Amino acid sequence: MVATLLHILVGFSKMADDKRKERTFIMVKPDGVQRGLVGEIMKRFEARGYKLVGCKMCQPGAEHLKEHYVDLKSKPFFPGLIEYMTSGPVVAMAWEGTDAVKQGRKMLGETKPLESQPGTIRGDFCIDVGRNICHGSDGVESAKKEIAHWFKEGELMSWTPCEFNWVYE
Ligand code: IDP
Ligand code: MG
Repeated sequence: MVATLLHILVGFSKMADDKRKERTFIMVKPDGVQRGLVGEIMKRFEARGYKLVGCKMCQPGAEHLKEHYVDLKSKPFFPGLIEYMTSGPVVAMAWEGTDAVKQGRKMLGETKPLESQPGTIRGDFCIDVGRNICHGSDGVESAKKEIAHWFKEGELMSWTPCEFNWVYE
């Protein structure tokens, strides 16, 4: 009986632990970098309690960006999107924590900045959809794919922030 209870408790704690390991891919796009908003965007994820597990500044070529946005390849704005995304360096990041994917999207705001609530990143810092300063994965599976597309295995860190037990109960 006690053993069974213990087993259930351990099971619950593992589930909570796994949830806290959800990862999302967040990127500051070339306009966000040019406009000096890298720190502002990172600050919001840090302050929320999410953990930075990968971060690099880079300027990949069109092929890499075409693959990243492959789902949009038939859209009329696709060529312009690739031109925009290759126009300068970006900051690619992986953030970890409970519900990181959905919360990350909420923190970014709507695709169209004019439809984004004030208080969101896009609602606070941009206007046009083609200059919406940041990217965030739209699902747990796409996050996994995107993180694998942007980071090599050794570029992702596994670490425990000292604040961990003050963020999670
Ligand atoms: P998301 O970035 O909010 O996930 P998606 O629909 O996946 O939005 O589109 C990817 C990116 O393509 C957008 O963030 C934006 O930069 C660009 N984009 C989307 N729709 C348009 C458009 O109608 N005109 C120009 N660019 C667009
Ligand atoms: Mg998207």
